[in-house]
Amino acid sequence: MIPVLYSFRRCPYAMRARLALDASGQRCELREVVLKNKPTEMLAVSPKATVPVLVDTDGTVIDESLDIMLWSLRRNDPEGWLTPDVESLNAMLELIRRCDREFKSHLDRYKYPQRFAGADALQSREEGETFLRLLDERIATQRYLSGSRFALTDGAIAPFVRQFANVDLDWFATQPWRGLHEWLQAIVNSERFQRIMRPVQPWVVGSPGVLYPFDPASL
Ligand SMILES: N[C@@H](CCC(=O)N[C@@H](CS)C(=O)NCC(=O)O)C(=O)O
Repeated sequence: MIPVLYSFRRCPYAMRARLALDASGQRCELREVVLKNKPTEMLAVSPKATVPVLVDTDGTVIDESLDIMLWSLRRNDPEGWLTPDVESLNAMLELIRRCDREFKSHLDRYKYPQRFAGADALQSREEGETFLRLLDERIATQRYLSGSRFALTDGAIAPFVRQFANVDLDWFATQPWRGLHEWLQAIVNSERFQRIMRPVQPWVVGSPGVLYPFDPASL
């Protein structure tokens, strides 16, 4: 038996979990979820009904994306995502918290202003820029967010920066964040990112999911 991962390809939280699982080589059965029709199996173990959800072989349920990253990397971390050369784990978690709390809220209001009463897309974009400038300043003096190597922060934050950039790519390209542009391009164009974004058919109850991480040769 292997752990089960309920995932949704385009969800940035699920992307960060898939990135960490790919880096750790932790095998699981991926079940692609349709958000409008979530499987009852998933809702039974995680009533809060968000993806990603990982169900370990002993039945332990991990339904926060960052916890899935930590779980897989604590089992196997061949690239040292948890031990970057500059930053401590606690400092990395603090930056990720800023992403998940402030930046994500600005991103949602920028991307979907109609979903939030009184939201102003351009004001939210401006508010989101504060976090992006902070990231750009970090990358100006080192290649990745927490040092010279790709680390937990890069995997956890890049899917959200990508989403922010994709709202208006032309505008994003004209912003003076050279380091950030290069960082994002390198990650999005990487073989690993291409691999974790491989399309998967929605899971059908009773059938086996897809073996994950995907085989690099199958791309
Ligand atoms: N804090 C959660 C948030 C996960 C989350 O909000 N995922 C979204 C998709 S990107 C979701 O499942 N939303 C429920 C829905 O759309 O029905 C985590 O880090 O895993």
